[in-house]
Amino acid sequence: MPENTPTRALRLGVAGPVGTGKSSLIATVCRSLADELRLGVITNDIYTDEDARFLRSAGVLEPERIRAVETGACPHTAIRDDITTNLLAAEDLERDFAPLDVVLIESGGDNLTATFSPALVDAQIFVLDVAGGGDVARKGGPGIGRADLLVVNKTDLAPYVGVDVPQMVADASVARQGRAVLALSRSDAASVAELRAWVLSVLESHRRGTHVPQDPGPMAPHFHADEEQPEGGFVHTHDEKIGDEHHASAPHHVHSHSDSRK
Ligand SMILES: Nc1nc2c(ncn2[C@@H]2O[C@H](COP(=O)(O)OP(=O)(O)OP(=O)(O)O)[C@@H](O)[C@H]2O)c(=O)[nH]1
Ligand SMILES: [Mg+2]
Repeated sequence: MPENTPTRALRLGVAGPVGTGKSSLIATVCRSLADELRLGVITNDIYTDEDARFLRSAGVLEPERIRAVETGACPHTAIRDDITTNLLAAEDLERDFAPLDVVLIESGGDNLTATFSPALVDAQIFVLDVAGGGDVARKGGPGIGRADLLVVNKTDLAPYVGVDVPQMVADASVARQGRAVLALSRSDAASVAELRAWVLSVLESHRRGTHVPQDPGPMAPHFHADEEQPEGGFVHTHDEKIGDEHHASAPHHVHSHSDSRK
């Protein structure tokens, strides 16, 4: 199947901070759509295939349809700058199970900065959860501001963490200038139905050839803890221009992905 035709699978990225529920959201999407769509999943983890194993054990798809990419030190690189491993994994899945309708790609959980390259995914979901605090949606960043869908997850926990979900959704909608925001809990069937409908509507525009992949923009400079480094970690950027500025002020080693540390 040639690339870039509307007939290849829709590639849907799922990014967001550690533990906000990315794997669970993918499991929920699979559970609600596996009967009518042909699905595949790719997970990105720094050193393990834990997310893939979690999803296989959830029993929502045949285990062979769930593949893990181990990203090494910077999970962002594999979804943003050097996407080759993920692209190959997506193409392998699409070939092995042709035809597939949707390939879901989970980013490694990190902080608020990770975004997918539009060369890897056609659309992306950014996942926050209420446990991260009601303020986080206002903090912005490329994923919160410009992902195709922002999910405010685990709304069932809101009473326990003192978060006002409608307010958090309203704040997010302002930060996103009206782009889609969904309050989700895997235990709230109505919200799961909305997520399912969103995926189906993106798939429909993808098939019609009217869906245009958006780039939320590069991630901000960010810090990686790294016990093997004498400084204990390094700040880096995925944008050369920001990187140059950052060299002057960063307290830790700054590198770009073209330097010798890679
Ligand atoms: N209460 C509640 N818990 C949830 C929900 N969705 C996920 N969780 C829990 O949140 C925790 C993290 O979920 P994961 O799906 O592993 O999160 P993740 O973003 O994939 O995590 P990493 O891949 O490690 O970054 C798990 O204990 C889930 O059971 C939800 O809707 N409600
Ligand atoms: Mg996960």
